[in-house]
This record gives sequence, C-alpha cells and structure tokens, in this order.
Amino acid sequence: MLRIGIATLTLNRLFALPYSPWSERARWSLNHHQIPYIEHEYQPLLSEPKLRWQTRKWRGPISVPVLITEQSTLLGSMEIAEYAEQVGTGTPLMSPTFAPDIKTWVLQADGIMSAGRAILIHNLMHSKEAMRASLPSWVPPTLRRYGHPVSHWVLKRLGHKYGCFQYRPDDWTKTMRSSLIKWRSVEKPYLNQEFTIAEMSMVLALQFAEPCCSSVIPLHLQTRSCWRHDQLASEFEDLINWRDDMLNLHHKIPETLETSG
Ligand SMILES: N[C@@H](CCC(=O)N[C@@H](CS)C(=O)NCC(=O)O)C(=O)O
Repeated sequence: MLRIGIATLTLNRLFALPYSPWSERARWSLNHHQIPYIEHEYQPLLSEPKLRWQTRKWRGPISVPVLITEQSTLLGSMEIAEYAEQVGTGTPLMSPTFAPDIKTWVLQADGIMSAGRAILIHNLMHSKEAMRASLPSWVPPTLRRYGHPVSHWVLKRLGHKYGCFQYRPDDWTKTMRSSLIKWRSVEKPYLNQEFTIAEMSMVLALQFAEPCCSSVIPLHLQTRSCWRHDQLASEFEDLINWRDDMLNLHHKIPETLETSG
C-alpha cells in the first residue's frame, strides 16, 4: 500500500509501519507542518534490505520511521519531527521556551512506548489469530492459516532487537504505570498552554493502554486486544479521555490519495 500525505508532487519518502506510534509521531509532525511525502509501508525484516539500500546504512540496527528527502536521510521520529519543525509551516511543536519540559516528557513517553511494545510482543506471541492477522496482506488466505509460526519467528527477532525479553510483562507494566502517574499529575490539557510534541508523544504512548480509533492508527480486529492493557486502561481512563480530546483537537488527517503499489 502506498499512502500519499499531502496530495502534491514530492520527493520526500516516508518509510513507516502503519500501526506504530513512533511512525505516527513522524507522520503527525509532517502533516502538522504541511510537509508533503509519499509513504512506503514497511514490513519488519522483509523490507529491511530495501531500507538499508535506500538509506545506505549497512551496519547496526535500523528501524522506522525514516524520511528520505532530496537533501538528507532522517532516521527516527524525533529527527523527522525536528526537520518538519525547521522547514514546515504551522504552529511550532517544539517551542524553544519549553524545550526542557518537552524533552523530559518525550523521554517519559518513549519509556512507556518501549515497555508497551514489550507487553504487546508478549501478547501477540500468545495469540495465533493475531499472528495470522499480522502477516503481510499479500499472503493468501489458504496460507495464512499456517502462517503463525512465521509471525512468531519475526516477533521473537523483534523482541530480542528491542530488549523486550529482559523483564517480565508485570515489570514492564510497573514502568508504564509510574510514568502515567507522573503524567497524570501535570497540568492539563497542556503542559504549557499549547500543544507540543510532548503532548503528542503522550497521546501516542497511551496507545499501549487503550488503542485509539482505527481512523487514526489502523489495527486489525484480531490484534487490537493485544494492544489493550486491561489493567492500565481502567486505571488511567482519565488520561485516555484526555488523549481522545487531544486527537479530536489536534490530529488533522490531510487530504490523502490511496493507491495500491
Ligand atoms: N527511536 C526510534 C524508535 C523507532 C522504533 O522503535 N521503530 C520500531 C517500531 S516502529 C520498528 O521499526 N520496528 C520494526 C523493525 O525494527 O523492523 C524513533 O523514535 O523513531
């Protein structure tokens, strides 16, 4: 699937996972700053050789989102957000006045996301249905039935890559809970009277407690329950409501063109 951000001619190419909060941070920042791009869907492991070729990064771990512009290759959602802030239009998401606050909360949100990913991988590895649904869309239904061991293998690789098996799900939950309690205690709706990448990151981190509606981040029916953290979703209902308000106010979906390719 090829997704085109703002419908115009562009050489910017965004390599991203459709359902990943990190990828959404890049996409949202680009959309917010009206930067056009063509999105290329990334498939863990399968798309890696192509991504390495495109980025000329032959060694070390590589992950998405990646933005390739005419002048540069930006690896990582925050690098992409910084680029968007520099060259794009619209209100700033990283006002220098609030820089220390922003940095603190982006780091907290990233911690929640990493812990959330570890629990998600654990949950997916225990659901054959979810593993079948996670196979690439071009895998025919007859083969999907037998495909869960392949997904299991990919998840295991990802789990090792991101250190997900270092702790048990209960320990990851504690990490998430302590950051969410801290976030609960700060001024709302905004830390500093305006929407910044700190709020955006916390909005996206809450995806690992209660996934938001599929028009913002698309999820298969079979994987949605693996993203949901029942305990945290009920403990932090107030934050999930805040998240939904933020999405209504600030997540503008640009005019998109969708074509297969
Ligand atoms: N620090 C990076 C983290 C990106 C990241 O964790 N990406 C993961 C989730 S989108 C990924 O690429 N997973 C697939 C893979 O590693 O093949 C960022 O902010 O972009």
